[in-house]
Amino acid sequence: MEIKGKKVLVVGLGKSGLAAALFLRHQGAQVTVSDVRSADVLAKDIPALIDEGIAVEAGGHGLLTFRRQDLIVVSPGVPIDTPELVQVKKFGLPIIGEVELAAHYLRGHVLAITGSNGKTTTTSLCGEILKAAKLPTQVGGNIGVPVIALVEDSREDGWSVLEVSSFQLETTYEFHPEIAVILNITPDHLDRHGTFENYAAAKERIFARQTADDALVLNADDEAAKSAAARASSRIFWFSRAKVVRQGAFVHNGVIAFRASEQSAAEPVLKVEEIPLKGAHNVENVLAAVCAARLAGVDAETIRAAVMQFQAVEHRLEFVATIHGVEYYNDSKATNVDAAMKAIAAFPGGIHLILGGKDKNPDYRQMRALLTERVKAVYTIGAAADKIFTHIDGAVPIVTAGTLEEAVARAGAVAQAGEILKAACSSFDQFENYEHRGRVFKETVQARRGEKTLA
Ligand code: UMA
Repeated sequence: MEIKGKKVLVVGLGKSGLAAALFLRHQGAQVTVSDVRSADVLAKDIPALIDEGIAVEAGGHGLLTFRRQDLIVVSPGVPIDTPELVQVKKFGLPIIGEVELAAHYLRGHVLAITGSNGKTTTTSLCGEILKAAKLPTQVGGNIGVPVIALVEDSREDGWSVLEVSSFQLETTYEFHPEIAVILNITPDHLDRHGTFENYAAAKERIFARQTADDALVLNADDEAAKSAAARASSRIFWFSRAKVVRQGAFVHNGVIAFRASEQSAAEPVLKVEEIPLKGAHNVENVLAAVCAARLAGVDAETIRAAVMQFQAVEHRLEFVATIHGVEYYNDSKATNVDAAMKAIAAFPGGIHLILGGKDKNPDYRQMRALLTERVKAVYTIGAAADKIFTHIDGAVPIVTAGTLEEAVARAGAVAQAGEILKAACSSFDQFENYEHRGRVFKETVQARRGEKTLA
């Protein structure tokens, strides 16, 4: 991709936009950044950009700014139906995402992982396994490090292990991982993608450029992920908790095994009971990682040792503390209904559940049976509280808590021996992001140490 001397606009000045703008500038492009946030809010980043010779448009997107470019690079959080983008697209201006930009420059092998849930855990785990095998490995993408920031240190004999979201995949064209994984596809981000079909189609772009030389790892137990096989040109490998698969990873007699092809014998990798993570969903994540790592050439014993040492990623069913016999778990990364249900199902019962945040238009009614079965009370917070109440009323006692701190106080005061989980929504209404919400939760919990319970 020839960038030198080209006029390039980067839309959005978050982590991705900042990294993309600096990269483009260093490639010799004339770079402008446009962001809806005001110059005051962006104050910490603007001076460094100006120093680099990058122009900044703050406080809104100007159509003229967009029209003057040769190329537009969008941040993942910028919807492609943003009016200015729709307008310039009509004039044939190329619009790509930050991941697509990186794909043109990244050296070496790419293992990319998408899915509605489990992406971060599986990506981290794959990264740890490849590092344990002494392969030069970088981990990035939706996990928090923009892919463009990995370009500089990437090497021909190394691996980039990438978590990729539907937001990022929507604007990829040449992105071509040699191993792609789709963990599951369940409704999420419907406020952005409009329909489940659009959302699934964005996820399927992960294998759009793959050929028969590449591998696609799919969940045989997930209908939407399974159906993707029909549209792929890649070699398909399956993973399943429920059945033995022709080629891929599966559970048999409590042991995770891998079969390289229909003709090969299955090789045992590790026992399910050796997985140090809670919940059936984490068995699926491990199966996917085992399959991807074997395809990357890592031997079974190295995989087993790396899985056994793996710690839960922060904010994913992360154990926080036991206070007065009550166990507190931070699951702030459960930002959709499916993730929240998997987290609830990881515990036998006695759960006090904090639920709420920004409403991404999900159907909370699907939680009713599970709530009745395992949850003692739900404490609602944030903008989605009223809708959650309407959808789950009658299934479980509901306490309208309003804020996270109030929810922790109310739940902590009555909980006896159970767990507290939280979140089935996006966190952007009361917090900067899920990490911020998770940290506030943990601090609030730690502050309860030493307090007497009211019960
Ligand atoms: N902005 C505009 N115009 C718009 C919309 C946004 O100017 O129309 C601006 C905002 O004012 C802000 C900037 O864009 O200044 C934010 O850009 P961004 O939302 O793309 O955020 P980044 O900091 O670049 O983070 C992104 C991912 N964020 C999103 O997809 C929303 C991060 O994933 C990712 O870790 C990071 O790139 C590095 O790759 C976060 C996420 O929430 C964790 N992902 C979603 C999820 O996991 O559910 C998909």
